[in-house]
Amino acid sequence: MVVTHAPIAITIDCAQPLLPHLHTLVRSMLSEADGIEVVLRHGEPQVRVVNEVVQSPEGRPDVRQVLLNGGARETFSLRSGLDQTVSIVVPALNEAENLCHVLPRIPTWVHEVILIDGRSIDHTADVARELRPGIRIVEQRSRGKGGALREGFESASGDIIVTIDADGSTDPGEIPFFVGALLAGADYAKGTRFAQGGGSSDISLLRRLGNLVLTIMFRLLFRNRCTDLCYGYNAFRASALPILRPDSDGFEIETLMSARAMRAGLKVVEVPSHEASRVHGQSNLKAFEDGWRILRTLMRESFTKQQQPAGGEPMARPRQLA
Ligand SMILES: Nc1nc2c(ncn2[C@@H]2O[C@H](COP(=O)(O)OP(=O)(O)O)[C@@H](O)[C@H]2O)c(=O)[nH]1
Ligand SMILES: [Mg+2]
Repeated sequence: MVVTHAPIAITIDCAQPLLPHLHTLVRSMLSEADGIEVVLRHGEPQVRVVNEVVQSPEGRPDVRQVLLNGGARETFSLRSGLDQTVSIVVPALNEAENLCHVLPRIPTWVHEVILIDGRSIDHTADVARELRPGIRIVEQRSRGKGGALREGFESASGDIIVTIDADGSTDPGEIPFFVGALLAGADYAKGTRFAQGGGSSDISLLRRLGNLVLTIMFRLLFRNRCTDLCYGYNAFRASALPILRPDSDGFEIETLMSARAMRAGLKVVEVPSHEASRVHGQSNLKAFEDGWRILRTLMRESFTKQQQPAGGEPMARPRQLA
C-alpha cells in the first residue's frame, strides 16, 4: 500500500446523524481486530475525523482514520481494497486558459474525470484532452451549469461523484476531504467557505450577502445548520441521485440538490473548503437573476411534498467500510 498524500483532516459536525454511524463503524472495525491500533486520549473538545488517504493495490482510494470523539481518541485502519470508485464532474464553459490549474491537480487515483463542455468557443475540449489524456468529454446538449452537471452525472459510473469547477477556484487537492467524508459514512458532503478551515478570495460582497440571506432561509426552511448554500464544490454517493433528482438548468442546481438531500434525511456533512479567485475570465453567474432562481427553488422545494425516487426504490444504503 502506497501513501499518496500527507495526512489530512476534516471536521464533521458532531450534531449530525453521522455520529451513530461512526460509532457503529468503529465498533465493527474493532471487532474484526485486523491491524487495529487503539489510542485513548482525553480532552478533545469535539468530534473530528482525521483521514489519511492511501492507494490500495488496485489503485483505488482507501482511508485510515482517527476518530476524536467525546474526549476519546481512537485510531484505526480501514482494510485496503475499498471498492468505491470516484468520478469527478467538471462543468466548463470557455475555460481553456484555466484548465491547466485544475486537471493536472486531480489525484491520479480517481476512477474517471468527466468534463461537460458547454459548447465553448475557445478549444476547452482540446486543451482538456491534452492536459488529461483519458478524460471523458461530454458535449453539452442542455443549457446552463445545472444542465451540464446533470449530463455529467448521467455519464458518471463511479460510486462517489465529486463536482469541481474548471476556472481554478476549487482546489482539486481538497478532493480527498470530500471523498473521506463519504467513506466515513456521509451521503452528501457539502463544501463550505464559511466554516472554520474554509474561505474565499473569489466571492464579491454582494454575492456574500445574498448567499448569507439564502443560507439562513435554507436553514430555517429545511431545519439544518449549514453555513454555505451556494457553493459548487460538493460530493455525494451516486446511489443518492434518485433522491437528489438534479433537474434544473442554472446555478440553482446545488440548492435544489441540498434541499432534496435535507428533506430526504440524507446524512449531510460540511467540508471546509477554500475558494480561490477565478484565474482568467469572468463569472457566468448573474447575481440578481440567479439569486432569484435560487430563492424560487428554495420556496418551491419547501412547499413540495417529497417525491419517491424514480421506480419507488429506496436509496441503496452506503456499503459498509470493511
Ligand atoms: N458546461 C457548462 N459549464 C458552465 C456553464 N456555466 C458555468 N459553467 C461552469 O461552471 C463553473 C462555475 O461557473 P462560474 O462562471 O465560475 O460561476 P461562479 O463560480 O459561481 O462565479 C465553471 O467551471 C464554469 O465554466 C454552462 O452553461 N455550461
Ligand atoms: Mg467560478
